[in-house]
Amino acid sequence: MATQIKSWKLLFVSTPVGPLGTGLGGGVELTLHNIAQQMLHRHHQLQVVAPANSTWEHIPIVQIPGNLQIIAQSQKRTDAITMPENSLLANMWDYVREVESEYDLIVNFAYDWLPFYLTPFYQRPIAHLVSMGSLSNAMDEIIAQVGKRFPHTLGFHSSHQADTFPGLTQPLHILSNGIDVSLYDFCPQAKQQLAWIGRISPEKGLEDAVALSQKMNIPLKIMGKLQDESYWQKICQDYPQAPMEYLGFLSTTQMQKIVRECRALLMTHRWVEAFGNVAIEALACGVPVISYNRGGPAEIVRHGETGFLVTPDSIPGLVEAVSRLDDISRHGCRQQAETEFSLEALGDRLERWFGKILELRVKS
Ligand code: HBI
Repeated sequence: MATQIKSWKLLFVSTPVGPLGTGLGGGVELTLHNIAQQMLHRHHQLQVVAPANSTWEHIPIVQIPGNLQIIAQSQKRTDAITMPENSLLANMWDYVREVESEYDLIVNFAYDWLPFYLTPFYQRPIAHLVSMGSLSNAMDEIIAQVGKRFPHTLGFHSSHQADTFPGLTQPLHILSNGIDVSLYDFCPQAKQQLAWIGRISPEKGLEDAVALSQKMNIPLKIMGKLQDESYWQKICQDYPQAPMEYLGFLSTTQMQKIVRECRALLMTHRWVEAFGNVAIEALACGVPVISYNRGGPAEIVRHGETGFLVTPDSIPGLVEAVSRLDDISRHGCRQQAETEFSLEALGDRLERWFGKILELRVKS
């Protein structure tokens, strides 16, 4: 008989790179929101420690002032850890120290050195949701230390992401991710067009999708934040004949209206995506995913069933996959999103992870 899960008192601590509701927090903001919603739905008590000027409704937030942390992707691998004066990150964890005795479990969503370093100084257990792959030596070191000293407290989105960190020891918790599938409308019949969604930045490899679009003369709908202007300009110069259209950074509702009518979503990333939320968003619309066999998407796409996994950086591989799209069932894509990537499925995975940490803590 499964142990009856009592109502836990949970304290979630946000990423310090931007107020919640501004989109600055990127993928982890959506993840935090979905997990918070699920835990409340399951009658746990919850408080989110967030940067001042966060604008979430329905979820209880404590707003903490201070200067934002700079984003880890902008740092070099050997860079030292930096902290601004009046650090929002330090202020958030100072607040946690004051209130921790009122909670059963603390959950850290920041990809930053401080919360990992501070873990042994707190009385309550801390679960760390690691939101990106390995980016710096200092983070690799502190994450491995916490994993060794506090088994079961590290959570990742995919095994490919976890594998980028040296020195990690089992047990690791692979959480995958989840979306509110009801926000995406299934579309059985596609137009003759493809989709590409993501930050327009070199690590996302947009140029390969554009090269395919020009080679096969198939329209490409591009959506996402234009992060690197010179990179985008170079793509436009290199592929003047490509039938591509840049639609900007769209809301979920607007984005899914475009994606659902596409024959497939292309994922041409150069780096190890931790997960690839856009892949499950496409599947929820019934849209097959053609992705380089690299990072999180390699654990999402069922090759030949809900899309194709292609030799990384191979444009001929992309062409071959597009020519086989009629083998894929669009209903099968929607089905996978509903069973594997629903908020319910995510909530189950998170409850199992939290329960394991709390069970151990009670024992020790
Ligand atoms: N950088 N320093 C730092 N801390 C974070 O929590 C962080 C980040 N960069 C990006 C990020 N979080 C989120 O966008 C993740 O979803 C990737």
